[in-house]
Amino acid sequence: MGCGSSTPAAPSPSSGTPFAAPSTVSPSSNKEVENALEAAKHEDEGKIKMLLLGAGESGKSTIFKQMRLLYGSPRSDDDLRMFGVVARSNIIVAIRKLLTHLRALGLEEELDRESKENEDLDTGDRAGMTCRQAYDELMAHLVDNTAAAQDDPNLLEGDWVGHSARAGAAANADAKLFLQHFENIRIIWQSTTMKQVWAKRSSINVIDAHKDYLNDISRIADKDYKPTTQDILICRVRTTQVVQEKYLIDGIHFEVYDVGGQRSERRKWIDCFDKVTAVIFVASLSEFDQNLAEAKRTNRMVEALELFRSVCNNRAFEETSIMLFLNKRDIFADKIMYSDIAAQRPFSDYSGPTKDFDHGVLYFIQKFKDCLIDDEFNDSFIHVTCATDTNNMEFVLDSTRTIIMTDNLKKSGFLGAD
Ligand SMILES: Nc1nc2c(ncn2[C@@H]2O[C@H](COP(=O)(O)OP(=O)(O)O)[C@@H](O)[C@H]2O)c(=O)[nH]1
Ligand SMILES: [Mg+2]
Repeated sequence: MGCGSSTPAAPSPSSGTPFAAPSTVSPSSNKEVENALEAAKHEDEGKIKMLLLGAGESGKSTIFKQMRLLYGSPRSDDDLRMFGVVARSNIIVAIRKLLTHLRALGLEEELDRESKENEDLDTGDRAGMTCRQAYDELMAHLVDNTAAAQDDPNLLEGDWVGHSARAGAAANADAKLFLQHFENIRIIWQSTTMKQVWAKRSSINVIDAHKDYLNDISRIADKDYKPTTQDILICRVRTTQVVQEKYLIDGIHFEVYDVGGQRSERRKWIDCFDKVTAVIFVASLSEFDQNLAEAKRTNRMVEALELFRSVCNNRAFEETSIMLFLNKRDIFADKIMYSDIAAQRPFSDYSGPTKDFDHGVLYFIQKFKDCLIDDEFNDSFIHVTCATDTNNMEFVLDSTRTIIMTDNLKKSGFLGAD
């Protein structure tokens, strides 16, 4: 792979002049055809083609969304409606997993005890429901499906988000369930029993960032609800296609591709592998104690390391700058306070102190560096990131852009190698 090495004959970077879009040229002579072809060739030469790669849920689509936020056009109402439906459905997906886990952990009696205590205290703000009653209703409607479905034809009336065909039938159905049951979700989420379930969530693949949604149920259930930038960033839409966005940043054309990360999606990556200027490989730091959704016995960090190894050593990327984003640093910082790195079998060689962010991060950086067979990995190609934090992403993406362009210049022989 091409970290810091210099090789001639790679495409040269753009001088920054705007390119003629070939589709707008209507050639009437051979000369014009030649000019159009020449323009098309230059467009291809000058552009920076960037792929976001990494395992599922590492943060690729979030970074892709940050790029749109930083460099692209504002979201349309149609987009916002789609994200609104998906945000509501994300809450249903999360609460289903948490409720099922509560039962599996045998915490129903704990709920009974808590309900009794709250009744004795008469804390008000419970809409007349105890957390046990809220739990029973939610189990019947969302998990066991023992309750008859409620069909309220006026449910979406006057609701700004309403229905979004783009979100798909399943997400729309879950968004409706959310509007029917949000009060009970709020009650169960606020219970201390649920806090115990949340602390023991590592085996259930609930998305950590969705805690923000759960803490804000009433706002999201409101008829006037419009997703905020932050809601959009934490929204989880599983990527099943290769998605492309084009940006013109400081006169340079960027073509950025987001791909699905699950094992089943990876064969589609090959279609984007031609003439890639840079790969941003995203790995989630916080997943060192979690297993894959699609292969429950495989540690997620081990999977990410193996994937990184295969990307770095792939012939298609010999001339490609590879950047490594070690993402979800915020969740990692929280998690190491209660989850010991050395307690995970694949990382039992960790000898640093527990609850230590810096040592933990350096340990995983070294693991990624060890994946390279014969290349040195320049530290400036590695970033420890929080993809949901726009300020952090602005800084990281700006410096990434500079590094990619400098590396590209070196490879094309315009600048000397290190
Ligand atoms: N707290 C936190 N959540 C993140 C971060 N990066 C991504 N997420 C969340 O993790 C989930 C999966 O991210 P996504 O970008 O869809 O992953 P992808 O499968 O690699 O495209 C989303 O709900 C994101 O909001 C991060 O740095 N911190
Ligand atoms: Mg994605």
